[in-house]
Amino acid sequence: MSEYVSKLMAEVKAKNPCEPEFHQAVEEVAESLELVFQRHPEYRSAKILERIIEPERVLMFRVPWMDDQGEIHINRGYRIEFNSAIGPYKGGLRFHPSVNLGILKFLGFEQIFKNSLTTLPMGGGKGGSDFDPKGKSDNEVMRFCQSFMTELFRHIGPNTDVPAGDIGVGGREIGYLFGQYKRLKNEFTGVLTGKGLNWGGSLVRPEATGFGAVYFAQEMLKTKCQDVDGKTFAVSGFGNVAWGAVTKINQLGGKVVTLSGPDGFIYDKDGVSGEKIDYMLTLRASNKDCVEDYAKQFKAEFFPGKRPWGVKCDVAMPCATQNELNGDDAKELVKNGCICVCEGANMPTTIEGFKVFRDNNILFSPGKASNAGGVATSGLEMSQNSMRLPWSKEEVDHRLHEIMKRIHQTCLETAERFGTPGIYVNGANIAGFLKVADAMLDQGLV
Ligand code: NDP
Ligand code: 2IT
Repeated sequence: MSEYVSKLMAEVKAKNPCEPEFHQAVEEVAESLELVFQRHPEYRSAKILERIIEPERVLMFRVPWMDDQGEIHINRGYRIEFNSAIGPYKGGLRFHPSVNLGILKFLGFEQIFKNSLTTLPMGGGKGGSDFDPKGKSDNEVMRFCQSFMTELFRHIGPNTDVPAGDIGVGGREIGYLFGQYKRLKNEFTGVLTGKGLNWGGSLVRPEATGFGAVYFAQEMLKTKCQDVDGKTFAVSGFGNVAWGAVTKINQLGGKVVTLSGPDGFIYDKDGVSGEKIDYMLTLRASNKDCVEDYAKQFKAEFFPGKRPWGVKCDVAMPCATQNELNGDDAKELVKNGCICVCEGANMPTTIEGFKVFRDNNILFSPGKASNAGGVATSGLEMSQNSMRLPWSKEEVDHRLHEIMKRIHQTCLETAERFGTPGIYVNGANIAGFLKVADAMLDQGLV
């Protein structure tokens, strides 16, 4: 680590204690940006990175709600309005018991660079709550969402901050949140994305993150004259992103042999295809948070408490959560002949894991590039809302595909331009940064 990065990290850790995921995300970006600062000291002297690290605004609020038995619960709600240099704050809401300020700051920080890469005018934000949807009834989820929005509504708006889904927040939750926003504001606007198709949503948004990640993997494979067709994929997670990825891999002729949940992973030697893909939606909707039921339903093998990275595969797609693939997992994948790792989740690979892939010349894409299709399609939903005109499935999917190809090309070219050919992490961090940095310079001391 250079003197500049270690000094910066010491300051970040002192100022933001007990936020290890945020420190990790900042360190990865700072390491890449060294390459920029050597050539362009003006960014360093203007302290652009130091400014980006400090969120423009952090909201933290009480969310009281009542369960079906009449008992009162108090959760904590958050929205981090991180950076608005290139557009309104944009990013998902996560409902999971592990949510805290540090996790949402890491996600919001990543979102700034991701949104910049999409080519669309969106700033970075993230929010959520430590609410645990597991085992809750629809009515309990609705009451929670209504209470959450009763505070959040005053801080967001279609030109200010546009939240969407993330872990634990899908179409159902967006519906309840949107309904409450509309009651409070008496306005029908595109204030949230991931809406239902009958009330302002976009076709392909549910599939977009997974589809986009597979389009990105396809572009990476092309650089080695390879294709998705005929390849074996290890996928983790079983939620929205994993479902979209598995669907597209099947469409392109690949075979998915694993899925995972907090309870372990399943190995399906015949491949997750056809009705088994639909079953993933049942699992997600069951609020049980486990994949073992898949193994029982389709006679697949179940490995309790284990992650899927010891399985033989050509391509690995971590699609569950942060830090689910460490240095040892990475070595295991390399040993078993994996040639490409495409992140569907946000920061699923640890810094050690990334270094193993880099040192073994494995194609490796960071989530902020390869999972950007979700937020990019949210951007397309915003465009349709502004025009008050819906696009066809083909139109949205075509735009998504073109955006993913462009992000891939930008990462590749930028990595090359800054002297590290093939290192997508550097390409994504640098290209994402430059657009935001230049906008901040143009806008004065902001
Ligand atoms: P879902 O809630 O649909 O699914 C999340 C998946 O991750 C589930 O399989 C979930 O299992 C698992 N999971 C969550 N937390 C943990 C944990 N602590 N340990 C093990 N497994 C866990 O979320 P998404 O599919 O939307 O999100 C998955 C990832 O993709 C996240 O990193 C998210 O930030 C990222 N992402 C999502 C986008 C979107 O548009 N939805 C866009 C870009 C990135 P369980 O529910 O049982 O915990
Ligand atoms: O991490 C992400 O990019 C998301 N959860 C999607 C955000 C969005 O605004 O669609």
